[in-house]
Amino acid sequence: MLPCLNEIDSVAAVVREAKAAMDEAGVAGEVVVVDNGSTDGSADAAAHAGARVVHERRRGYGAAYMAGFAAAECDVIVMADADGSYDFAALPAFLDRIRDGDDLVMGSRFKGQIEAGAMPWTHQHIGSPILSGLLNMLYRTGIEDAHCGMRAFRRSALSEMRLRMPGMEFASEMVVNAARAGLRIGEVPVNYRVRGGRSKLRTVPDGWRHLRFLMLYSPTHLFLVPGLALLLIGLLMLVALLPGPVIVLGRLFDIHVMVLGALLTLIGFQILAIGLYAKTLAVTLRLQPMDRTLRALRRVFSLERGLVAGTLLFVIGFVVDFWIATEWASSGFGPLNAVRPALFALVAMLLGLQVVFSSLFLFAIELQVREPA
Ligand SMILES: Nc1nc2c(ncn2[C@@H]2O[C@H](COP(=O)(O)OP(=O)(O)OP(=O)(O)O)[C@@H](O)[C@H]2O)c(=O)[nH]1
Ligand SMILES: [Mg+2]
Repeated sequence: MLPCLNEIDSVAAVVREAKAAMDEAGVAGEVVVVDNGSTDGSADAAAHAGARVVHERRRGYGAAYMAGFAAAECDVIVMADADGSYDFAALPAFLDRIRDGDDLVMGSRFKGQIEAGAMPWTHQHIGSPILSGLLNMLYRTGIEDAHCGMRAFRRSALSEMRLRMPGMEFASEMVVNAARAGLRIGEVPVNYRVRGGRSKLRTVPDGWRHLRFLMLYSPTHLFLVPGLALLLIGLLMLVALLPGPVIVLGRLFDIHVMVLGALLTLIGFQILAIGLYAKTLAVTLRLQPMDRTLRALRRVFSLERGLVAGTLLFVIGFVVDFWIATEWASSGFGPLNAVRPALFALVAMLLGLQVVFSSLFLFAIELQVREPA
């Protein structure tokens, strides 16, 4: 299957190359070209060369493929660009891995040969390694070339991959979702050649779309980890400085550091809470499988416990403030020096309210969004 946006210089030749490769491999099938509103006659050229042409008006690499997948009829789908950059000599290797039981087989241009000039230096040595590295750090797929456009998969794996991204980030989504669904993923070398025609890849916007996708798709790394870290550091500063100044390594830490601690505590909790909302929503909508973090949390956390804990925190802060006020009154409203406990009380009350309302919101998400059994 070949997505195509204005590839008149190459599309017909690619269709013929794909057909020849299928004949040589002894497999029956068809070449499908998904035309994305080309204005250069690509669709006609593809049809003339023997392809079935599917039309998709919504622009984008992902949108094109999703339309093509919906129209596909074969059990195995092989993906490649319509620009002539992928060498179909790799086709038998893809099919072998599928026959061996892989659900998704990724091409790896780094394991194959990259023709001089086929990949801009910045993509090959900066963009691609950074994005693939991040993808593997966050989602542990073990795939070397996560943006390779030549891939093969079983059509039966489509429902598990739950693909929905319209742009170039579709390439990342497919790998991440396949890994999340526990599909068997293989990798084979593929040679990468200089493309015909003009590139449709826009380095910065498309690189950003991948990056954005990778970050937004993992609330754990985007919110939970940094939120929890800030919260713990803030709490440590706040509690350590409550009794009075502290000297660490010869430096005096005092009230200003405590203010910073209060700030970090509140910011940390906010970020943590947003992460929990995002994760709960994703799991409740079954966009993400239930993971260890959430399962452990559910064991210790319930709406009632959240309400009780939050109220308790609020009351503690309130009592401290009340105590400060009575001390002040009993001194005849004289000079007051209670900044430390006042700061502590402020954070306790704010946190308490946040815990109460976050708990309510979390359970409201679950209640209102849950799909009927
Ligand atoms: N970017 C983009 N590509 C599309 C679209 N619709 C179809 N395509 C096709 O998707 C394939 C991938 O785009 P390319 O421009 O080859 O991107 P790339 O392979 O990452 O980069 P180069 O081959 O180096 O240009 C090509 O066959 C395009 O013709 C679209 O709306 N946007
Ligand atoms: Mg290409």
